Amino acid sequence: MTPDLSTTVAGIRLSTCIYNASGPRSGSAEALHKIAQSSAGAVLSKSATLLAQDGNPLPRTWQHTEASLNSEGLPNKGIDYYISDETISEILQSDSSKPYMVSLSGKTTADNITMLRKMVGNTKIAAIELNLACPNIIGKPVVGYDMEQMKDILDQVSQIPNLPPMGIKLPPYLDSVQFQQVATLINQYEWIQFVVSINTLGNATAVSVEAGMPYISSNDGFAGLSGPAVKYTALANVRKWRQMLRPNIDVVGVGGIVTGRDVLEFLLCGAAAVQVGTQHWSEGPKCFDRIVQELSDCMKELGHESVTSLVGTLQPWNKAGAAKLRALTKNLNETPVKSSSSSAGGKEGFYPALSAVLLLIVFMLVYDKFTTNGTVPTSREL
Ligand code: RRO
Repeated sequence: MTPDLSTTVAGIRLSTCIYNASGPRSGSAEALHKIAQSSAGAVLSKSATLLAQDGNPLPRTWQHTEASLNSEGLPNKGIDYYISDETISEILQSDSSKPYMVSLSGKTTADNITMLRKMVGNTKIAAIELNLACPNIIGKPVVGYDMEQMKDILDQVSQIPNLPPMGIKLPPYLDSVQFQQVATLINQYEWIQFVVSINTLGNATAVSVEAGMPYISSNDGFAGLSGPAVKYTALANVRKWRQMLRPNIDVVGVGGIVTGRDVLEFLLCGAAAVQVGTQHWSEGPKCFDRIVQELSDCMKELGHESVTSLVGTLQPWNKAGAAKLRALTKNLNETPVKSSSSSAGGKEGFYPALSAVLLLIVFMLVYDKFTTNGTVPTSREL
């Protein structure tokens, strides 16, 4: 049976539990339309500011196999663009059933409130993701690390009625005191229906030894870290939020997802859905089709019927699980012998080739002996 990959976030149905993270390839209707056409379960815009802006100077991104850095500085077309009927029709075209979500990252709390007021009663916007975690605004702290500023904005949002379903995007946290403070705060606000965790890990840098400088020019080379390097931090944050937040707050996991198997890890830790950012950036929107297929295959192989039945089912470490792991490791250790002998052109192909070479050598030796001592006379004999 084909596993059911659908889920809900804030009561909104997503046909698959995988969609794009705000940021990469999400700044224009054209790019967002490509996501809408893929197997992604929803479409999420680039974080918008009140007015359009170009972002930080180039080069502002750097990519490696295991990690990526960005110091984009919120390049975007401004809130009016992302919420206009024209843009939304261009994004969704004939498939208006796919949820379209808008991300906001105002430069000030007042800007965020102004942007939110523009969306009151807008039924074409399935949900709003309020980004409290952009690490790249030069001279500004990450809101999610400043409890007073965070409380202030959450209080002010509470005053706005009739908003589409709302969630907040959080930075990565590393310490249990921080988790406790943030969970206590978030749990007080009824309007928070989901949290998205994690944004990039701020103030990372990558340097070139040849050039003796950082790869990124803006913000003195300091930038947000993403990609596989942050996956384990993201998994832990998702797991903590699932343990600490009200059960009716959905957790959306993001950070380092490359494969369907990665998605499964996030589901087990408590994510109701996941977003893909860095991989979408490097692979393009076809990554959603691939990851959806891989998730389906992996679930089938493990006998899981639906995404919703998997969410948060990670078990504490136990002896039965450890025995299963030992058996798997044993099988894996035995597999290379099997797989190398069965792999195409492996030992099976090697032995006939060796025999042929040996035969050729024997033939040449015999031929040589035959021609020098046999029918062909040597000069000495003549
Ligand atoms: O645009 C950015 O520099 C940016 C944003 Br808004 C964000 O939330 N996270 C990030 O890594 N980069």
